[in-house]
Amino acid sequence: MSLTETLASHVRANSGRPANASTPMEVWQGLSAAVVDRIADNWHATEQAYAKGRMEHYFSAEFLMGRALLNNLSNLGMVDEAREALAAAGQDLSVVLEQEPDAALGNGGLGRLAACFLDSCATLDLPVAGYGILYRYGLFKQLFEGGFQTEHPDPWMEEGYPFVIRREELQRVVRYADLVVRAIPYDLPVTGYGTDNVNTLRLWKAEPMEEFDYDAFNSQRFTDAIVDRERTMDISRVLYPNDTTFEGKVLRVRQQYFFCSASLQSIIDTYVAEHGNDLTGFATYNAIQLNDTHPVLAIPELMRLLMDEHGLGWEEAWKVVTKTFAYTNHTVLAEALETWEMTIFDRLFPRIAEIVREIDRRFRIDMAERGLDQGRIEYMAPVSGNRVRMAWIACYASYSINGVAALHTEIIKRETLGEWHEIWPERFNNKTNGVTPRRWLKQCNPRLAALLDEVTGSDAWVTDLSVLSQFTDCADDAVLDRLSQIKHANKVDFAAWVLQREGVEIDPDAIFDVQIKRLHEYKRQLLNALYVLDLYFRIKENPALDVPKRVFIFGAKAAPGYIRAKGIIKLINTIADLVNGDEDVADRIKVVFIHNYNVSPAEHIIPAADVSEQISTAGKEASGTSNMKFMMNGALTLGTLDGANVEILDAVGPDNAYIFGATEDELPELRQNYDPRWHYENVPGLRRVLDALTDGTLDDNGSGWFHDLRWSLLEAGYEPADVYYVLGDFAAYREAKDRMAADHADSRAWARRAWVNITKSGRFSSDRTIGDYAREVWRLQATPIH
Ligand code: 26W
Repeated sequence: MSLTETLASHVRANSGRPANASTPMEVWQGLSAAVVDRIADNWHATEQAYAKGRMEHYFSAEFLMGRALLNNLSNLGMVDEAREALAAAGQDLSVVLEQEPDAALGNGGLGRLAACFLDSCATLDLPVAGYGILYRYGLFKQLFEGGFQTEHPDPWMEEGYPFVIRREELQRVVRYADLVVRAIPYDLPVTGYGTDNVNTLRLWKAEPMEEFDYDAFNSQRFTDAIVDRERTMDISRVLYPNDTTFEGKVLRVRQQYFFCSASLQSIIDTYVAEHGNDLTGFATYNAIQLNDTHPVLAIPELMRLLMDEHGLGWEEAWKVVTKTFAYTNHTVLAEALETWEMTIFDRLFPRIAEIVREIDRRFRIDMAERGLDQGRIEYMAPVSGNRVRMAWIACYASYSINGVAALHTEIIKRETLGEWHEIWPERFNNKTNGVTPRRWLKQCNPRLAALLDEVTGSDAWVTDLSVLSQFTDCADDAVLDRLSQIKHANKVDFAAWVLQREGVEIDPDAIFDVQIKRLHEYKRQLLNALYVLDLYFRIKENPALDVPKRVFIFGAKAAPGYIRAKGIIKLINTIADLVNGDEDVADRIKVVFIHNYNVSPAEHIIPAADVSEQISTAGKEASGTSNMKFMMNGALTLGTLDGANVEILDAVGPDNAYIFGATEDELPELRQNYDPRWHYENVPGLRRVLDALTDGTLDDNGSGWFHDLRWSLLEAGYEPADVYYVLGDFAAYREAKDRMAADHADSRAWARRAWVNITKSGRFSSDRTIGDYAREVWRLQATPIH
């Protein structure tokens, strides 16, 4: 059946009206249902095929999927067909696509990485499934009120979401000491580009065992019945909005156990159906990747299931477990390390607590036999000081431990997980992150995609981005001019989007300088803000100053409890008011803070960017992934030697990136004698900028937050001031950024550097990353269904 026919009937079924009389939202629902209709048979066939062989299961508390419809249409080669089918019903595809809410079931880098990985696994026909939680509320929606961030609920699927299928019949029971709940799987189809395989993302929702506790109800304990019901629904109600800071809330550990237990039960059932009741061969057919420590409870839970439900002894079970799990570390920040009070485990799941204690007991014996001294054993023990350390359990039980960029892997081997590396060096490996070129190039930047098709003579780059490197040197002036025109056209589109969304007018001829990522001190949005303020003062002081036109674009959410991060948001918004409202500078610099930054806004912003800000304190950003998306879209990196920036620099060469600042190996010594006050007093312009925070130039509406920011850089008190070396790197940053802006004037030379970035981005495709995981960690074969 043609899409025109199925579309019409799906829309009618959904709206009770013909398509031409339906709202764009109803049409989105209908078209999405038509897509599911189209893939249903292949989805089922894929599931059947994978169940027979070895599979990898990607456990993650976060999947930052963004929108699904365009992604699926594009993967299935249905975009033109859909546009025509809609046109026949008097509907516009781009309007319909904009109806879709983002599935923001993640905070930032770690969640979006999981989503890119799923796309690559499906595209490569790899038998991989994702497992997580169907949060009713995704990451909060961000608004600005008087320049302050406010948080609002994001009930993203309340109006219905055709891409998720409730599998009533596959529900499992998850038991806590004080609560027994049903886990209902909701499956999302994950299409790949140009393949019939359809993989699965399984998200679990918590529901009460009975719709209602009638005993409690009948015995007049009506409120008890309601309370238990709500406690159950709480489990999958909301995504914790913390990125990198650990929050020791009991509900969070309940969530973690919930999806780990349900997922393992489902994997075991499939194993039993195919291979029988003897679970000793489990690891031959299954590998589980732990996306950071959030799913580490799967380790003791698999022990429990193997021993208590499937009759294995401890040794047998431990053998299976240690051949099953692989662990990825995503951060070296100490505040991100998850540790739970043992008493929480005792209260929520005593059997798991018992197993964790036994892992700890055997670990201590094991280490003593290896000759480790008591101090070191205590430091590495799974349980110590009455706390369970999730990263240590992961390291002890996993056959593979990896970092997410070369530098990051070296740091975890040397420091974060150094003790583990000394004992088990062979477990450690690097898997530099990647991003999917489907969403982050083909779909979000169709103009550039068309140019790449033309220059390379095919669309092979879409599934093998490395082919682009053959074309680095063959860009003649005509191609470079086309590239400049494409960037300009993208900037015109983006300017219209910004005007409509933020009410700020920006000039597409200006340099678009972009920093988009979660707000964190280590990412140093504050350094960027200080530069803007300094530039503003420089122009005020010398109106004749010859500076290229610039737009500084920010997008960032702060964790609701992270007051200093919220102070930085308020500061940037206040600088924006000052700069944008001052006629002396308004024709040369503008500042825009895109509110509610998310996957979909990123798809508008990145293709329009000239400059990619990647300015974290060296050693702190594990990898970064927006750096890769910018590169693919022809923005040049302005960055420190941190995370994957190191490898980007290596790929493009020093002439095609702007690198500045203290390096990771220099910082320990620099910090020894670091005096931020010296920089305040001696770096020209710094005093003026920092004083502006508190002398009345900038108004924080009495919150005291700007005073706190200045204080954190200069005094800090209980800890050394300016731990992220903002003032130490300021002069080098200003020099690099000024030079970069001046270089932009030579548009041919700039376009050539952009072209080098695009064509050298192959190794940052998540297809490369996933190929490496599949070969080196998962030992998986591609399993195409046709
Ligand atoms: C317990 C709270 C919490 C929540 C999330 C702790 C830690 C996290 C994540 C590990 C934070 C995160 O998203 N890390 C980012 O992971 C990306 C994908 O590997 C990297 O590119 C980023 O550099 C890293 O910050």
